[in-house]
This record gives sequence, structure tokens and C-alpha cells, in this order.
Amino acid sequence: MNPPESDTGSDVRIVRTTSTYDCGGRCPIKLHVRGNQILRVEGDDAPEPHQLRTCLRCRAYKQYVHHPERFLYPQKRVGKRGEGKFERISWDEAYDIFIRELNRIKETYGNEAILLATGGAYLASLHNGGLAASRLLNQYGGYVTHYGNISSEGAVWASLTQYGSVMVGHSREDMMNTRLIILWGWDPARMISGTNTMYHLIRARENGARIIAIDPRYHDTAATLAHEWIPIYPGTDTAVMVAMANVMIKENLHDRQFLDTYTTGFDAFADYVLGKEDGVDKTPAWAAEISGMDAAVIEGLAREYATTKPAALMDCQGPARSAMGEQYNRCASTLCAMTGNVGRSGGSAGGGLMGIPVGHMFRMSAIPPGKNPFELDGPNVKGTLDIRLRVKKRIHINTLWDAILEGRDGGYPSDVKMMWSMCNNYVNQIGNSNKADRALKQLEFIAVSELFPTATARYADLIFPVTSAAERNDFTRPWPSGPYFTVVNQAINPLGECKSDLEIASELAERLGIKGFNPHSEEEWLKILFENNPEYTTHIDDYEAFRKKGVHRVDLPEPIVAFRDQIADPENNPFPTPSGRIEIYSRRAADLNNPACPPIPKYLPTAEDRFDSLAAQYPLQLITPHPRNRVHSELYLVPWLKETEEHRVWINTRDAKARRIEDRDEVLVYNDRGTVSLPAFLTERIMPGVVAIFEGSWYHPDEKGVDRGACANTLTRDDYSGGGACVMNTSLVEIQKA
Ligand SMILES: Nc1nc2c(c(=O)[nH]1)N[C@H]1C(S)=C(S)[C@@H](COP(=O)(O)OP(=O)(O)OC[C@H]3O[C@@H](n4cnc5c(=O)[nH]c(N)nc54)[C@H](O)[C@@H]3O)O[C@H]1N2
Ligand SMILES: Nc1nc2c(c(=O)[nH]1)N[C@H]1C(S)=C(S)[C@@H](COP(=O)(O)OP(=O)(O)OC[C@H]3O[C@@H](n4cnc5c(=O)[nH]c(N)nc54)[C@H](O)[C@@H]3O)O[C@H]1N2
Ligand SMILES: [Mo]
Repeated sequence: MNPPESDTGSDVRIVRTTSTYDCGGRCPIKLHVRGNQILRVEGDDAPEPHQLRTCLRCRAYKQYVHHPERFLYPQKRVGKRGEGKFERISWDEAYDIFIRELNRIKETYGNEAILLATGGAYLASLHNGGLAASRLLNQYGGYVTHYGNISSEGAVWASLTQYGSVMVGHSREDMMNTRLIILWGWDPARMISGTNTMYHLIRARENGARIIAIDPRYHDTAATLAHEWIPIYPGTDTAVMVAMANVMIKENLHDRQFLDTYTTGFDAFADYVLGKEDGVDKTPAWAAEISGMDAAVIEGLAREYATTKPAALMDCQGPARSAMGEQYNRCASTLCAMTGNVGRSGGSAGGGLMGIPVGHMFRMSAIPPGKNPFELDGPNVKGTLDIRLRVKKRIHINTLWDAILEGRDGGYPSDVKMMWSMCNNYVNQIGNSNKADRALKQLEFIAVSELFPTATARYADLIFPVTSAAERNDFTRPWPSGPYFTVVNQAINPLGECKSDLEIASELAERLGIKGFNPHSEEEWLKILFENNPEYTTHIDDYEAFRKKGVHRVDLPEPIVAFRDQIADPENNPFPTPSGRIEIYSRRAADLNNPACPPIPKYLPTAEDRFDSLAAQYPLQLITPHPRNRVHSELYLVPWLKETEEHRVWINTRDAKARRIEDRDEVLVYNDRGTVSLPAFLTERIMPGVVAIFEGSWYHPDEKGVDRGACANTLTRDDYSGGGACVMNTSLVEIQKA
């Protein structure tokens, strides 16, 4: 697997390209290639400050592309469903099986029985599997799919409610202008949030900014950069934020003029905060009981944040992937407004998404048609590709398994009989993997387009083997940080008989008699995509040079600051909300009439918080952050990355001792949904009462149903919050020695 690393021969080619992982970053990489083999990966070689530092995942790129367990040929199932036993077949046979089953299901049950499960794995423009498959099934008469961004629906909901926009970020250079950075549930050293975030954070600290981390874990960013770490019980951030507002109002530290000029509904929020609405004064003492933070610490934090100007409160998406997730992002944005930090250099707008308008590829949530009052009518950035979907019905992403198991009888929109899945590993990545096992065993037919034998692929009847990004050309962009654009340049010919999702869909279209599905070559498509996207044409003059260099960095005259124009000149630049203002009170939210989704941000108790009676049985709160050495479950098999960090459950020494657990002991973590088995990591880096299992380890139940892969979602809920966030950080568990 590791070829000789000599890269000096005259037969070695250098290909400048980028990965397409769903990690938010885009590292420009230089591949050294001989024949059809990547020998070596070099990082970006641009000088500072332009260099985009290459991460560990991209440095392991060759082991990903050339991994011996990659699917190289079409396969059909030979063992039992879910057993993972397959046999090589030809492409002709694979297409025949797929079309036979597709037609049979359509004729027997109608198009509504066809579920298309797409995902964000391959974040590039052309070979995007979800787009190709949805165009195909669209022309085949329609299908059922999912809505609700698996990742950030809480943050999307909050930003759209409060600001009417998801572009709530500043370019990272702006951190140089700040005096205080609060990393509120944000650990970019691990999940990077855009290449070079750490570089800019380090420079901000060197420049004198104080950095505070609020997180149940003393995470890597806190350990390397923070002046202070404040632990907090999961799901209680909103209570602390509300109490901070309480302090600010009582001590008159809030920016009344800012609130009067730019916001609406602050008084309603203040009534809630001060207890005029419900008789509960939301004091630091009140929040201390809920959050585990000291009242004095909350008071100090409120004063420091309100009086240090400018200050950047950086919330993200992890705490929002919870049972009342959107409240955290909304309340963060409200504090940003109360302190007058929105639209100001060195400040922040909150909202958790950090999107900026240059080079940024933010995937919009797939909104249920006609259901979501916050629908965005953005331009179709995919240029001339018609991606209007003839979607029959949509199911919330985190209820897919119930929708399959219960169908119409359970109130779901249709009876699903087949699933075609690509660019995701949902058995592993959405809530309740044991339910996924039951649901998928019930389907009549499953096709999975994949590179690797993932937990989801194991359930397939048919595997379409897909090329990696090294085997095709495309455009891609970083998702939260920018400002730059990247190119996927083909480095090697497709391995084995792999094809891209677009090729697979095109060949299926031909066999299904669908005309004009893919009229252009790859090169033609790329040119069309480029020319039809004003983002590219505005910033890039020379197409050929862009392709060759593999990256185009945009020199900004000044850092991007979200809502700079709205704040500088509100008369001429209203916020894109119904009121034209920052909506601390949202009429649209009020109209939903959903107590789980109130018009002002509120702390709401939920099932499986630590006050739930279930805590008597399962006293530990489980959080499931993103892994440093993988992108979710992708890269799981890569040896170099496996070596960097063992998959263990983080448990505080005190909780471990009470259970007679020693470091590295094999333990069972369990609740009513399932049991996982993995070694323990005893540490003071997580607060007592909370345990952490990084998401993405592959689900692998043994005969007794114990998940030996220790997938976090064996323990999580298949549920969603009032605003549609997937509930992945709100689970109670217990732990014992195996
Ligand atoms: N290496 C790597 N990078 C990635 C990814 C990856 O899989 N691997 N995934 C990418 C993707 S798709 C996304 S969406 C982003 C995800 O980015 P995030 O959503 O920000 O990442 P998480 O790891 O879920 O959570 C961030 C932090 O929140 C903390 N946390 C959890 N619950 C709570 C809470 O209730 N309160 C507080 N205060 N903190 C809490 C966790 O301990 C963690 O340190 O990362 C991207 N980057
Ligand atoms: N417990 C818990 N669960 C979580 C989260 C959490 O914080 N906690 N985070 C959630 C978040 S933010 C996200 S974004 C999701 C991610 O959920 P998924 O998108 O399901 O996760 P990945 O593990 O990235 O799976 C992507 C799969 O697509 C495959 N793939 C890559 N490129 C291509 C391609 O071009 N074509 C095809 N056909 N396949 C390809 C990869 O091999 C990989 O197996 O997970 C969510 N799940
Ligand atoms: Mo995500």
C-alpha cells in the first residue's frame, strides 16, 4: 500500500489539486504521481500570509485514495442483508439489476416508494452524486427524499430567523481587530472550520486578544490558545446566555442605542430575562443551577463581554445539534446585538454558521416545500444544471428510519420500498443506528454508491464503485472561511472499474431512455459551470491559470464583516427580515405556534437533559463531537490517521473511579437505544457528568447486538428540535466495565 517514496524521477508528475472532504477546509495539495500511483502529498507552498496550511487528513490523501479496501468493481450481495458479503459483477449486470428493481418498484408501488438518500460528502460542483441522482430520478418521475440539514439546521434556522441570512461570518483576518474571543462550543484546532482558522486565532492571541473557551471539554483549541476554560453542562448554554443578558440589563451594560436602531423585539426578550413574563428572574444563580457554571463566573463573563470592545462571541454548530439547538445560536446573536458587536470589525454576529460571501460553499438546508417560512430564494449557483426537484415527499433527515419502518401507517408520507444512497453513511451518521439496522433489513432493494465498505454499504444489495476526487476534475470551495476557490485536478485514472456518480447516473439515464441527460464532456461542463457562476467570473480572470494552479486566493481590500452595510447605513440597507431589522422577536416564529420554537430565544428543558427522570438510570450526558483524524466516518480505514488517535470514550477521572474504571479499560456505554464497547480515556479534560465519543467510528454490532465499532449514533436519538436540528448531543447514558 505504501509505494516507494522516491519522487525524483523524471517520470514523476506534480498535480496541484485539493481534497473534497466535508470538513469545511480546502487544503491545496501537491500530489507527486508516477503512472497511476500517488507517491507523496506535499502541502501548499505559497508564502505567508497566503499559505493555506495542509491538515493531517489531506496529508494522508494517498492512503485514502489507494486504500486496499476500496470498492474497485460493482458488487452484488451474496450473504444476508447487512452481513457485508459481496461478489464482483460486471457493470452491465449492475445496471441491469438496478433498472430491473427500479422499474419493478415503480410499477408495483409508484415513485413514492423510491427513497433517495444523498449527503454532503463530496462537496464539489460537477460530480456531486446527490445532484446527479436527483436529476435522474426527477426525470424518472420523482422520488422521496429528506429535508433538514443534518449538520447545521439549528444554526440555519437561527440565522434565518434573526437576520434573514446565513452569511453571518467575518473573514478570519478580522480576528486581528478583536480584543476578546469567546469560543462558545467551538474547537477549530480539531474541526478547523476552514483552513487557517487556527493561524488567524494564533495571530489574534499574539496581538493581545483574550480567548475564553466555553465547552464541556478542555478541547485542543482551549489547550493551545485559551486564557480560560469554562466547563458547562451540554444543552445549557442558552441559560447562561440569558443570565448574561440579565446582568447586562440590570447593570445597564447593554448598548441601548444599537438595539433601538437595528433590532426589533428586545423588550419582549428583556421581559423574559427579567422574569416579567413568567415570574422567574433569570439571574446568574438561576443559570448556575442549570449549567454547572458558577454564578460569579457568569456575572464576570457578562461584564467582560459587555465592556470589552470589540469582542467576538463565536458560537458554532455542535451545541446546536441538540434538542433545543437553535435557541443557543439565536441567543448568541442576541448577545452580539446587545453588545453592539454586529456588523463591526472585530465583533461578530453569532448565528453559528460563519459563512462569508466569497469562496464560500454553504449548503442550504433542504427545506420542506411550502413548510418553512424562512425559505430562501437564492440564485442557483450550479449554473445551468437544472436541479429543480420533482420531489414527491420529504422526510426529516433524522426520522428516516421511522419513516421506513412505519410508513403511511405511522403518519409518514409514503411507504418506502427501496433506497439509493450516495455521499453519505447514514446508518452511521444519523441518530439511532440500531433502528437503521431494523429499517434497512425491511426494504426490498438497496443500492449504495460508495468508495468504501461503510456501515451503510454493508446493507446494500448492489454496490456502485465510485471514483475518488483524485480520479476526476471538478471545482470546489471551502465552506466557512474562504476567501479562495479551489480546483480538483485529476491525478490518476479511475482505479479498477470505478466511475463518478455523474457517469453512473448518465449511463443509467441512457439505459432508461432518458434523453439529453448529460450532453457535455467533463471539460465542457467545467467551463460552463465556471462561466455561469458570477462568483468565479468576478474574482478570476484566467480560467486556464486557475485550473493549473489549483487555487485562486482572493485578496480582500478589507476583512469581510457580516452586515457591515446594514449597520453603516441602515436606511438604505435593511436586514433581509420581514421587519428589515435584526429580529430578537420573530413574528414568523410566533406564527409557527410551536412552544419548542418560541419567537424570542429561550432556555427550554428537554427530554434527556440532566433533569429528566431518566437520569436516575442513565446519569451521564453524552456528547459526540467531530473527530480530528476523520471527516465524520470518512477516512475511518486510513492507517496513518488511525494511529493519530485511538477511539475511546472520554470520561472524567471522578466518574470513572466511581465505576471502578481504569484508563484503557474496555467499557460498555449504553442506554435504551443500544450498547457500544470501547476503551475508556480517563481525563480531567472533560467535566464530571459528561462523556464524549467522537462521531464517525463505523457501526459494527456483534451477534449480541453490542456495537464493537462504537459508533456514537448507536446511542443518540433519531429526533429533531423545534427548528429542525438533529438531536445528537442530547443523550443520557451509563457506563460500566465490560
Ligand atoms: N476533522 C474534522 N473536521 C470537521 C469535520 C469532521 O468530521 N472532522 N466535520 C465538519 C462538519 S460537516 C461540521 S458541521 C463541522 C462541525 O463543527 P462543530 O459543530 O463546531 O463541531 P462539534 O465537534 O460537533 O462541536 C464543537 C464543540 O462543541 C462542544 N459541545 C458539544 N455540546 C456542547 C454544548 O452543549 N455546549 C457547549 N458549550 N459545547 C458543546 C464539543 O465538545 C466540541 O468541542 O466540522 C467540520 N470539520
Ligand atoms: N453523533 C453525531 N452524528 C453526527 C454528527 C455529530 O456531531 N454527532 N454530525 C453530523 C454532521 S455535521 C454531518 S455533516 C453528518 C455527515 O454525515 P455523512 O455525510 O453521512 O458522513 P460521512 O461519514 O462523511 O459519509 C460520507 C460517505 O460518502 C462517501 N463519499 C465520498 N465522496 C463520495 C462521492 O463522490 N460519491 C459517493 N457516492 N460517495 C462518496 C464516503 O466514502 C463516505 O462513506 O454527520 C452527522 N452525524
Ligand atoms: Mo456537518
